[in-house]
Amino acid sequence: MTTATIERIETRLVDLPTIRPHKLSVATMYGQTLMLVKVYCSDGVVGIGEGTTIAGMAYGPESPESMKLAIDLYLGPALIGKDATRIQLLMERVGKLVKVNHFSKCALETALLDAHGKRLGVPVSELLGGRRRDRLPVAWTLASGDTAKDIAEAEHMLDVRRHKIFKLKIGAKEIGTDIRHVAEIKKALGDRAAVRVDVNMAWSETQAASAIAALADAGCELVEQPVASAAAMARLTRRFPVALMADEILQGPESAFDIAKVGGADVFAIKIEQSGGLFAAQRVAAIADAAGIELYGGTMLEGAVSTIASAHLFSSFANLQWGTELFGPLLLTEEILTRPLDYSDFELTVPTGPGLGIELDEARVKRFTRDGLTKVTR
Ligand code: MUC
Ligand code: MG
Repeated sequence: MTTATIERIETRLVDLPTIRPHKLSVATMYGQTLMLVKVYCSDGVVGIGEGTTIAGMAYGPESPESMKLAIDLYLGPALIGKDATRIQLLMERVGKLVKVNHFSKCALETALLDAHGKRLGVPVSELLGGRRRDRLPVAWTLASGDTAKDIAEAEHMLDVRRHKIFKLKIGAKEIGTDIRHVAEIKKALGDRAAVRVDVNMAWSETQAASAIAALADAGCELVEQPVASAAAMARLTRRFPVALMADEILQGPESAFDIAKVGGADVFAIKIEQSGGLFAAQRVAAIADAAGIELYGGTMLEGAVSTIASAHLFSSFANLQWGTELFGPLLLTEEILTRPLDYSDFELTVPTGPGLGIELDEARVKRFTRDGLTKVTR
């Protein structure tokens, strides 16, 4: 067995603009911050990982800045000098030293998997049990805040054969306005595209009950996280034929088990960061499969590194009934890889090279790297 120890861990914050404002019920994003981590090993191999969240701390308990600090001060030092090839043991070790911090742990685990894949000459998907598919369907989120602009954006995506599944961000406006927005978009696109919505927990149960019925009438096929409570999700799931998907309430294997027990969702949006890493996300998928819950490959609007880490994992899932939304890099104005990812014919190609199978364009990354912790406005 190859041996290598962890010599150095480096983190940085990379601020990248988005191609347009991205409006969610919790915040409007004008840019995305990637927390990139590099793990340097004694055999000369360097692994890369990424931690990304949405709108600072508006979406979840971690921010890019908190991830950097957690790795610099706690998770990283605990790994120095340790055997880099024992990834599950390393993650167990940091799990005992640091509570929760799922996103930070996922970034580190990604870097360790990338390094080990490079070391062994195999893609990360093979370290996760082996891929079942080389291409993944990718949905696009329409979230400009304007119905006509969203329709034009969707038409463009159909024309260039990039996306034919659209997720609409709703919940910030009055319910009637949101329903009209969804109905107009579905009417314009017809059978050429699937329309889904993500409410990001904005509704109460009674609001959700009337809205979901209207959304189903408008031709919406899936409603993501309409309310915050798993119990309310369970009651709503039984009332409507339209599929309900859990996102924010899914915070790793324990929560997956709790939601499955109460029948709190038809579909799980699995996210590697929210789950606490790729191995934890694998356990979430196993719970879903055992409970008859369908799967969707979710995103935290991640950059290329975490998007491809997710792609390797999702490519290995036995079931992926609802496809993925791994479009994060396409929402950013800047390319940070030496070779851009292949999005074509409505799908993303999972790279076949060793590790994650991608390479950072170091000059581009450096150009957008933040100096210290405080964000600078360009
Ligand atoms: C979420 O809530 O699912 C995923 C796509 C998108 O536009 O926002 C994210 C987060
Ligand atoms: Mg969501």
